[in-house]
Amino acid sequence: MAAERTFVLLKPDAVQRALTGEIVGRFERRGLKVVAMKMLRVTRSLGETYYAEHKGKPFFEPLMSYITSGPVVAMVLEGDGAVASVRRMMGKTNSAEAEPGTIRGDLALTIGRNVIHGSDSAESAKREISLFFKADEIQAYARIDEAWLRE
Ligand code: DAT
Ligand code: MG
Repeated sequence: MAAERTFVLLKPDAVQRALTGEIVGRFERRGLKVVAMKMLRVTRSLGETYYAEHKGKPFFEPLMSYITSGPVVAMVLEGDGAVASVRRMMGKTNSAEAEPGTIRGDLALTIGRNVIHGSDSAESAKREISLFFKADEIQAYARIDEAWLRE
């Protein structure tokens, strides 16, 4: 399996509830490499582009006010099968149904405050990474434990 990149956003509730370290730590311990990370405020315009697929749905306006309500932490994670592994670590979209052991299953209760976003495919990852990061904001480096993360 080739190293793959995925995009992760820690939503305003994750930052406000001081869960940033807890969540980033889970990814780091899993073996995923943080190759870009920044704190920013999602504007209405960025929010609409980012969640364009949900425009017109009943939850779109609540989603816009949630995602723009405070600072978020955006990151790019790299590793073998990163997209699927991060999705499984996040758990189901509706936190109420997310399995214990997953980020949403351990740290959130509802669909409207589900603390995290992660890309659902390699194509979405590419699109989302380019929305939040310039190419020169993504770092290429080797982690010293890389030899122990793959056969
Ligand atoms: P995910 O974040 O698991 O990729 P998604 O892309 O379908 O889920 O939806 C994006 C966000 O929109 C999701 O994290 C929470 C919100 N959302 C999705 N479906 C919803 C619904 N039926 N009611 C309320 N909010 C919803
Ligand atoms: Mg999604």
